[in-house]
Amino acid sequence: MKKAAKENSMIWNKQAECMPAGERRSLQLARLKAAVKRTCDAVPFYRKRFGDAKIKPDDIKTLDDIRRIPFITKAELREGYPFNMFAVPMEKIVEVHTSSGTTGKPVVTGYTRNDIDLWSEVMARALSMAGATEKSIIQNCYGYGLFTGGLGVHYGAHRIGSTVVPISAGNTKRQIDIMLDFQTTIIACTPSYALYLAEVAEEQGIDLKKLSLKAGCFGAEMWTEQIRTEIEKRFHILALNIYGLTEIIGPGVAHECPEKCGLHIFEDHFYPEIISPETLELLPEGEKGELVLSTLTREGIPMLRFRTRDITALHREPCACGRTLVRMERITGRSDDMLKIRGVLVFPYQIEKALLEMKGIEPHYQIIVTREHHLDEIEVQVEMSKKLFSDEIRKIEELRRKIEKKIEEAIGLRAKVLLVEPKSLPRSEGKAKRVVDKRQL
Ligand code: DLL
Repeated sequence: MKKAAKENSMIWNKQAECMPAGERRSLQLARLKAAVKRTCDAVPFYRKRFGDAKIKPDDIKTLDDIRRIPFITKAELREGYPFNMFAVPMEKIVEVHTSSGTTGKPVVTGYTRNDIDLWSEVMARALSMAGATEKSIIQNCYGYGLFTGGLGVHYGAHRIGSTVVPISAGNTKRQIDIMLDFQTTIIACTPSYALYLAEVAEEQGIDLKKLSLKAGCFGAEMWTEQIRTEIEKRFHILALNIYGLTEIIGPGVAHECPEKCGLHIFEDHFYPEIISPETLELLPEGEKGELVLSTLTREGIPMLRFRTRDITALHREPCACGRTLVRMERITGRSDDMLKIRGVLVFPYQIEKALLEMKGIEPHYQIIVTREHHLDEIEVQVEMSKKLFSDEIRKIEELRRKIEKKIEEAIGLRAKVLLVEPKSLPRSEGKAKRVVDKRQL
């Protein structure tokens, strides 16, 4: 890995990111009180919510009092489609985006000028962690449009003064040409697309070591340490994790610093809690559960206790980078994406982790769940490496059985493993579709 990426990494806003914890809590409380008041005054939904829960904005006297506020879910936000959850008149909204990949109406998020300013700030902090400076050339392969990925990275790059290449998603061959010709130093895309890019570049005979790439900000979907190692090895870069969601702001809620020990949440703007998805009780630091986020400064569509459904844990010990911002573990599942197979809860993440510990296969797989004669079946299709594909059938069969065993150890259920030809599974330019659930539940 090129050392420069880590060395370049600087703290964009030292005052905010390295603030003593106590001072930050005072800031959060002042901002929370103002946010609650503003939101209840402006949004009938919240006013009614507070009324039903028999609380008033003035009852929020400490940060712990946030627990008295009822949660809000994506389904409830959808009911407000398109603009009912906005807290300012439309003439103050300068941009809208929508959530991706769901059936039914999407969630619409609206930004005031100050919200765009906030988004630029948190994204500048994020990109700086990956070493972005005025000198960087950032190839932004996240989709531009209603998806927040493209414009989020764009605004952050502008704030820093880097050169942004707004290439958006798709046209993989051109992405590689541009990367070579423009001497791109930072790439931003989903981790699955990064692997696909590497594959196409290798096919074209391009030596990835010759690229000027130093780092990448990968997110918008779940990925594992093994995928990180794979991306870092193929591109010879520092691969960092970026997290965010439309309902809160888009990308820029949290980002990893080069220490790679969790994603720093920009908690002076986004207040995190971890709850048990079953009991909805707050969980202690370090315990895994569902992330709940509240916006402290957003104007267009403030969010109080939004249930993200993302599973993670928070850690507060100091980070070697000097930031005092809380760190969240990489997301390892979603409380609504958990597959219940023959009564057993399975996270796709567990299967990915088991798979990628094996040699002879590529990091491209799909999990297919079916129900035949009232019995759930899991089939995991995994691509073989080119080398294995040309091997004897006996060797292939041996590996197939090994993988089945490994998955069984990981999830406690038998899954059928099918080793498929290299490059035969669908590739994605955005979020990869890893699970196909064919059961009609
Ligand atoms: O995916 C925003 C984004 C764009 C994040 C670009 C990072 C980079 P949505 O389309 O609303 O927004 O999807 C949000 O994606 O609740 C998570 O389930 C998942 N997700 C986002 N980042 C990560 C990540 C954008 N780093 C949903 N790891 C979230 C795992 C992620 N899952």
